[in-house]
Amino acid sequence: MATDLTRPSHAAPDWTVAQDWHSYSAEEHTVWDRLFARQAEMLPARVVPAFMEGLDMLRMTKPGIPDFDELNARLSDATGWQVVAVPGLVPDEIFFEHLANRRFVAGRFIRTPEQLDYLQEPDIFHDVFGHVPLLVHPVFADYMQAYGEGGLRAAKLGMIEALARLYWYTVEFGLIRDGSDLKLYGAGIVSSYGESVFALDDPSPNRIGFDIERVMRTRYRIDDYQQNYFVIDSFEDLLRQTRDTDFGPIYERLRDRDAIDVGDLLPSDRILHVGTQAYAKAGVRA
Ligand code: HBI
Ligand code: FE
Repeated sequence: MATDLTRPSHAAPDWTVAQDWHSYSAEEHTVWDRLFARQAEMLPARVVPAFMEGLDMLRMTKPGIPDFDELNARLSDATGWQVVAVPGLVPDEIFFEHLANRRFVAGRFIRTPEQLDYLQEPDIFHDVFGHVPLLVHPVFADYMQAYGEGGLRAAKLGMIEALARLYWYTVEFGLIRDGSDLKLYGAGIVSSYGESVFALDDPSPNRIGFDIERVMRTRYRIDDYQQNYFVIDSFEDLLRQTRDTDFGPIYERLRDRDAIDVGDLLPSDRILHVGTQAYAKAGVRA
């Protein structure tokens, strides 16, 4: 969660800044093109089809860092969403307020060539390539707004950590069924070459059917590939489990129950794949 942050003087009260697209250097555009080419080559067989449709619809195949004005002309026509530039991580309530108003906040900076494979804070490639294409999908667009509204309510109830976990295991690192296959949709995965392979192919992580209460109890790690991936049946089902749910009783139960450690499995889990590291943890040979 993002809490103790200081608003930079050049940012507006809602933490937005100008993207100032003309100030990007040729080197910065080249970093975007290298990251884009690597993902565009390997994702079509792995990512939910709606993601590729969004990339295409937003003309993101155009070389260079996208200009938010051009992006927003198409995005707002599609689902009323727009991308706004921010300096980097913003406080939780600012984040939720933007999402609740169909504004996706994107860091305007891009990683350096040395950081190609990993950086701690979301940059414009993570935010725009990872998160924005699915905002073209009407149901996912509704989910993201419902998430923002839920976050504002949760903030008043001291339940931001539960919402952060829901965001982490869906919007950032979610998997989705596509017929008998599993496909990627989480932005943290699709913007990472290594994790786009790991999340589907590697035997070590658990892959568990999505259950909102289980997810809200589950800890996550921010510094490595995930040890748990949660699988939704569809964006419609994800929206139904969030927008149409009274969270009061869930929050009451969450207050009384311990968090679930990363990598732990529960007897109640709908298990699609038991990760090899789970065996190691339970002392059972794979
Ligand atoms: N700020 N720019 C930005 N991007 C995020 O993804 C983000 C954030 N602030 C808070 C946050 N995510 C998470 O703590 C949410 O779960 C609240
Ligand atoms: Fe993100």
